[in-house]
Amino acid sequence: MKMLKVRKLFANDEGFKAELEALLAWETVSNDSVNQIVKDVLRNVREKGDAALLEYTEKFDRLALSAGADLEIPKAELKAALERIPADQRDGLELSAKRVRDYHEKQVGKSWSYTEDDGTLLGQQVTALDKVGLYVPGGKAAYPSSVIMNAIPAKVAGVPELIMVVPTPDGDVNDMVLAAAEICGVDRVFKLGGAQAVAALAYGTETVPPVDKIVGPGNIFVATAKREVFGTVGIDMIAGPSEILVYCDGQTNPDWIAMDLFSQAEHDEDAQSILVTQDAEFAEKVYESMNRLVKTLPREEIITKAITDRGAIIVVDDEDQAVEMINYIAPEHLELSIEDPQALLPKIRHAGAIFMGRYTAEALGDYCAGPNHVLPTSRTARFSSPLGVYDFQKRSSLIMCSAEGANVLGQVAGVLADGEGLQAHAASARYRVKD
Ligand code: HSO
Ligand code: ZN
Repeated sequence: MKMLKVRKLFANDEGFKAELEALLAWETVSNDSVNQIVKDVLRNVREKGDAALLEYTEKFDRLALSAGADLEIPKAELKAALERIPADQRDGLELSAKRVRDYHEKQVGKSWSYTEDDGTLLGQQVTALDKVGLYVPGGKAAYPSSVIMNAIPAKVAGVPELIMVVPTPDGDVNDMVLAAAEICGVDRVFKLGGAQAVAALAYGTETVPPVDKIVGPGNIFVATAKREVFGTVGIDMIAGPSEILVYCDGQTNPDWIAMDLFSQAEHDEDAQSILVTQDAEFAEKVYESMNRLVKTLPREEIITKAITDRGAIIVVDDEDQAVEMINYIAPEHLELSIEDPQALLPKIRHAGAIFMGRYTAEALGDYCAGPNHVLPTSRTARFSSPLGVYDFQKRSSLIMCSAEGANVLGQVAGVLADGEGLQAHAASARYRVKD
């Protein structure tokens, strides 16, 4: 019988560090020919607007449209899609949207200010972005759940105009994606994909309005285009393949753990699934479960490749060593499948999302628990956070000096400006100083 290949590592082995580095190594692909194609697409859309969009949509999506206006999917079609999908799907999307909305409402940043004794007011005003573009992949990777996870925080932040682009190869539109857009209050949807969609959102065309920030996942062309237009517009992040690290004390059903590892492996051949445990016998049981269960899954091939190339079972001595491993790997998703996860929580410093206890399958977070499923990957959880309302808000500083305040601050600013040799600064500040 053919067995699934999984790296088994022992944290105390000599050479473990090097093996761990090799396991985590991930090159963000930067490909010269892709860069060139994307640059051409961006330039063409910038120069020719809708005409370029129609040309690319015909070429890449085999969809011939006669005018820019045909790129837009009318609002009525979103509503129709919502009415057409099976009731359980509609209920699922609606419940997910509600829970994600409730959770994200807690993140809304509020303006604040305070007044000093001399009457000077200082503060911060929080405002939403005006227009946001949401890229939604088409075909196999069309995830309605990602529409919810990107659109809801933007709407909760108060973004007045949310514009979605989605490729429709051969004219095929995914009903669940359109239904999710309707539920989330997406304002306009265009049948556009690839670098040309990113270009349209960044620069605007006769039909597509230019936005201030582009969010959402995409293939290498989309990621490269997002990187290229950054600066003209904001972008969310360039996400790497999905990852999960399950830490288990050996007391959870091994089938559950095996399937949790597979749930991320099935996303992508480059996905990474790691089990950390101090129980070597349990590690063997999970391995047995993996071998049995992989055959039952339609995505067996993708899972097998991901597990073989980038998966691992790491046996540690104790909980402290497990924690060290977790914080070093800084996984996108961390499952703490142990008796008392809350006791361990203060020691966990780097992870995109932390799923606590034996009942919290990571998949629940992907769809409907409430927190966002757009998370930092490839160890970036060391310095970044899940997508949230704060990504769709910005802050302006507020300063309002009283005459008395200007008197004091004018003198200080004058001295510092002299020190920097900036005489207009010094004079401007000192005009407000009382003689
Ligand atoms: N786990 C993925 C999100 C997703 N899962 C969408 C299912 N659908 C990235 O965190
Ligand atoms: Zn997932």
